Amino acid sequence: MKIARAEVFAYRLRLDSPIPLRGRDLPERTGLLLRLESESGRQSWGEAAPLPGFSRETVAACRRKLEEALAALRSLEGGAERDSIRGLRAFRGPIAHSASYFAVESAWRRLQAEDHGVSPWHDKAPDRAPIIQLNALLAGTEERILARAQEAATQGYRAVKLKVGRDRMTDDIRVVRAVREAIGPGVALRLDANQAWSIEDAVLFGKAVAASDIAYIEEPCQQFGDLPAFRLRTGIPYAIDESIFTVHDMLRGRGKTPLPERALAGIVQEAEALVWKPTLVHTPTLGDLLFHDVAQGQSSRIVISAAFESGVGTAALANYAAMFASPDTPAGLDTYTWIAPDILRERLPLQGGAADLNAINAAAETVDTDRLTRVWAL
Ligand code: OSB
Ligand code: MG
Repeated sequence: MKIARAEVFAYRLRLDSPIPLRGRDLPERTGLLLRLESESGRQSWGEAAPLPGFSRETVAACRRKLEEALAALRSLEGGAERDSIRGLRAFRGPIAHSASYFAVESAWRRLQAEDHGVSPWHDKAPDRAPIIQLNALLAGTEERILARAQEAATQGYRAVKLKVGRDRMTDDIRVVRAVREAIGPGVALRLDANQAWSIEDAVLFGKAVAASDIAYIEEPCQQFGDLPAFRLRTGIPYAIDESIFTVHDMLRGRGKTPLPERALAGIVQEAEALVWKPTLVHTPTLGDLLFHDVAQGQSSRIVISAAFESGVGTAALANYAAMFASPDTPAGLDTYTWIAPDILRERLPLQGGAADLNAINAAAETVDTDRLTRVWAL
């Protein structure tokens, strides 16, 4: 497929309510959008929005990477195919260009699918129904958390997620128990400690909430190597999120890893879930490495999750969920709730426990270029 035109836009959204992040809140969200146009006149969008405090790259670095990659893509004689995307020199090497790689890959996938008249997830999951399950992210005051938990259960969400490890542990324990009360027994309860605890504190917490039927807790321990002990001592399954950087280095056989490779592999094997945020961690080979899991019949372990992208990036992630995750595994796309106003004229339909991918993709095309600043074109 020949790329006829490529453009990069910047956005800056002043949010109605600030994004709740570790320690400090983000009152605005900035990022880049790219637009590709094929020779047949079809167009598609992608998003590169590194998240401050989580990403290993800046918006300025993303912009340089996008320009380099798009110039290379446009000049490809035979057109841009899957292998040429993956082989782009701009994305060789470190994991630090994840946001821009995600932008290029998702926009290219979308354009390719349009050109072939198939769904963007067609090559990975051709028979999949165009529906994804959603997770509800609980945040704010205790009162707000409990009200939202109850509402989510009523709306049919099959999973909710609560951040822990920020305040006093006794408060965390009380809120976890109250959330389980509020949602009843039928809804999965996910927790996320963002590596807050020593193994001893993690075990203390885990034992206190073990009766609340925790689906999994993301990153309970400061030390990656402590995860199996946590599971053993509390009976609570763990999920890998931040440590996916370590896992990536291990799978690529690169970089310094804190443990022998066999120990690392065992910890990954024992994880209940792999939380994958392509905006934060993505490389030309990571999708395949994770997809290997799918091929092994373990796709239920992959949880696609968002990092407060605009409607363009969030919609792309919904398609990644269709490609890489099991239809029964709720995707973590609720960060979109905080992206208001958005750069779309029609908000993505992500309310309720499940969403229609075709409706999401239709809304994602309503980009309002008046809300963007064009910074580059070729
Ligand atoms: O730690 O999971 C995290 C968003 C941005 C940065 C880090 C995280 C998150 C989320 C995404 O919690 C929402 C989700 O996973 O449901
Ligand atoms: Mg997490």
